[in-house]
Amino acid sequence: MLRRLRAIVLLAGLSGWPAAATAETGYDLWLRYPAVGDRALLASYRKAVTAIVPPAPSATADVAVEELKRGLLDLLAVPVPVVPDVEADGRLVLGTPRSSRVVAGLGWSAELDRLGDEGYRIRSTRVGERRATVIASKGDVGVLYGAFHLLRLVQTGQPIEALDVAERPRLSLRLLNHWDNLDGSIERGYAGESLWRWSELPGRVDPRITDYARANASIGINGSVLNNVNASAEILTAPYLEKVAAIARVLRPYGIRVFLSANFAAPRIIGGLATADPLDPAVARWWKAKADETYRVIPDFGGWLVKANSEGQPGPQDYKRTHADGANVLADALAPHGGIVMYRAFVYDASVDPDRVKRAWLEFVPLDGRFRDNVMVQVKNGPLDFQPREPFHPMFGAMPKTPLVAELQVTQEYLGHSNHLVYLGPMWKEFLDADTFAKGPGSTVARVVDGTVDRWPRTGIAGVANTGRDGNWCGHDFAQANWYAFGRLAWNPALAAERVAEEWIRMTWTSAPEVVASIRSMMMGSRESFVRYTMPLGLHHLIGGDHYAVMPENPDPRRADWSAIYYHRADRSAIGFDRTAAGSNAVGQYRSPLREQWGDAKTCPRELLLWFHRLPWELRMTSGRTLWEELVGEYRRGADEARELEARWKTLEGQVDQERYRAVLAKLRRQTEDAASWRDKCIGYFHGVNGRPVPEP
Ligand code: BDP
Repeated sequence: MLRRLRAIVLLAGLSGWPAAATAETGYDLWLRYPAVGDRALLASYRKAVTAIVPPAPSATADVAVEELKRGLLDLLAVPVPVVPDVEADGRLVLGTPRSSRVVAGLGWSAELDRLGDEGYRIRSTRVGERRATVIASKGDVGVLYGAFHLLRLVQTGQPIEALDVAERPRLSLRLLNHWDNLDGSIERGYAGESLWRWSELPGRVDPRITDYARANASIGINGSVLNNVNASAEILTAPYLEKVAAIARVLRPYGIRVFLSANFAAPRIIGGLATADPLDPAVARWWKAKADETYRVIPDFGGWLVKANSEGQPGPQDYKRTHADGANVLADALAPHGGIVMYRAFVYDASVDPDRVKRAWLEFVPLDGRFRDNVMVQVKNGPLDFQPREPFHPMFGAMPKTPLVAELQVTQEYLGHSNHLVYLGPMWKEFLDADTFAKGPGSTVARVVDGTVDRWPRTGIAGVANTGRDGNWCGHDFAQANWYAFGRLAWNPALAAERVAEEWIRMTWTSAPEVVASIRSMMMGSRESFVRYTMPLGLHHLIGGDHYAVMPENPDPRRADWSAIYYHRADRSAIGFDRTAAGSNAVGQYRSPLREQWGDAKTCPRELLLWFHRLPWELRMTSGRTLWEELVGEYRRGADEARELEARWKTLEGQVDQERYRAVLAKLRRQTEDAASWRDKCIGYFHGVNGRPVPEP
């Protein structure tokens, strides 16, 4: 419907309307498939691909063929028919050695085996006398991923006549975690209600879920945890499992398996047992029966994600058992079916250590080696909680016997919700490229997570989703880039954030080189700007209850570690959290040489200074300015940069469609204002605390 509207307006464009009148809602994400504008490229594409030779039908093969037909029709502005055989030049052959006679005849099986079911090869080759492009994989899903790869090449204006591509995902589980509640609300969701529409399921499945699946498959996401980690036990009841099964049926052809968050007390809450003690045989039997029931309705069910003994959620410690006991009882239930438990390490029991950021390491590292084979421990990128900047979580590289799933947050809980343009690619790269030194230099987080450092049977990464029922899915048109970048980096953590941004811009906005360059530079600097105007120099958690509002004075009476003052510790003489050996020694959870480097204010990177150190306001920085002057300078610069983002966007008017241009402009206006209030509030507050004159701008 939306697509048709666009086609009509496009026609109107031909009859004299300006091109910018094209009605864009953002719904099509990076799968807009606008007609290729460059004539020479268009001619080369039309020559390279004249028709599709499909594989034997299967649900996944069919969606691959459909996507190519649809995408190529729009991109090449000619229908690309489906034909049975390579009887002329320019055929696009798809399939596996089992589903395609042509692929079977190429002798690629060994290579395809090496690339696995999700990997693929795309090659310009000859089939008999004819020129052909072949997308081949060992598995149907790999063929689908290859189809999206080819479309991406065309969408981003790459040549396709001499292709030799071999791709394989670096991580086996690439998951979105939806924090969706059963009442339709989304915890930390800023883009409307839940996509799942639980009350309509299983009778009606919103067709939008198919588009959700397409978007995910296009970036290689292969699993979705459908419900909030603060889980209602009800999701595990029979009626809900039927609803989940209905969603699973839609996602399955796209290579996406469903997972559920399980409430640890479910045996009690919905099972009628007196206890949820993981060592109680009746509890173990209950989980087994629940797993059996789940697999009866969802045969390819992925497994359970568990938040236990965290922020009031029930867990094994309620019965004086360990996290390993808790994870293992669930793992034993899932094991016969091939399911896994992702057990979250986001725990911060105040009795464990006075410094919140140390607690997860203290609870989990001693349990290394005590989890079943099908347990993965899911760890947030940083040790606190998705702050604009944190050092990597010290558990990465510290649990050689336990596969860890890295958890990133795509939804911008602490990064401006869906109001601020903040491209998270550079932040995730900073995390993935960080060296843990677990097995000497070069043991980056990416190499820990992908199982290179410690040979793990399975690997994974999860992103807390930013999707909702808003027309453009993510609330902010630029927040789509974070969904996109998460998928691309999950597929290959070695990709550069800049390259991912560029792909996304070309697919989502335009291919005009100057516009691409402008938008790219806006995106690339946006995260650092956000850090500057909110929490520079390693400050963190200067927020109020909704995690949006600036609130450095926040004294949260409920818990000290939910306040802001617990973290910045500013007084008349100094600011920052002493996490050196003289303080909480959180730095001691990192390996050498990090603990020495970060533990010394002289060698600690400026970006993490106040994370690890408590320092006098008058400290001389390398810039020659005092710490106080430096801090004020950061806030001012950040706010200026936010204003510049708005100004730069204004130069693009008329070069992108008017609807999205205006929508983004309105958001950028707000960002400018918010950044100015962050600056004013923080400078004013710290000035009030330290009593020092505010330096002249
Ligand atoms: C925090 C969120 C909270 C989540 C929690 C978690 O504020 O809503 O439930 O993380 O990850 O960031 O469990």
